[in-house]
Amino acid sequence: ADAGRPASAAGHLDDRPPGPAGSRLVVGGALLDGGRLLAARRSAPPALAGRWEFPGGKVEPGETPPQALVRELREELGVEAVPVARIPGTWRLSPRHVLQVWTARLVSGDPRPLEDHDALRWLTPGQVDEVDWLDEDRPALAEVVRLLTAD
Ligand code: 9L3
Ligand code: MG
Repeated sequence: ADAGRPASAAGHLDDRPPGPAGSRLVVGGALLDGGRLLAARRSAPPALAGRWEFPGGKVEPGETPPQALVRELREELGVEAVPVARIPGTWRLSPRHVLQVWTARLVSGDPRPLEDHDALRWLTPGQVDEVDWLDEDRPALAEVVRLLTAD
């Protein structure tokens, strides 16, 4: 029913639970530490390899989005992180998937590209345009930069 409608238009997907009735939810983490943001370069699939993103992945049944984010950051980066706040908005990734983004604070560990990434960079707000972000991550990125700059 949502095909063709931009998910970001009015946040109309925000109140719909993920699952068969809606779209599978993917959570991305804007991992922050010391005023910098972590960017992760995808190694797969081929169409996305080399593009940079907020690390994360699909919310599994029974998980809340923040729980999924903690799990994904642990699996992909080997770090412990605490979700802080959701960036308003929902962005369509594919006919079956939508993206939501949360800021998260690094609690412990030094991020390593353990799974699905082949490079990581800590970026200051002034450096975020040095990497080629996935198109779908860019609107949330703009808001994250605004938050970092406002601090
Ligand atoms: N995706 C886009 N931006 C992101 C993330 C974490 C994911 N920040 C897209 C890429 C994949 C799909 O969502 O097509 C599922 O992500 P993953 O489980 O492969 O990380
Ligand atoms: Mg992932």
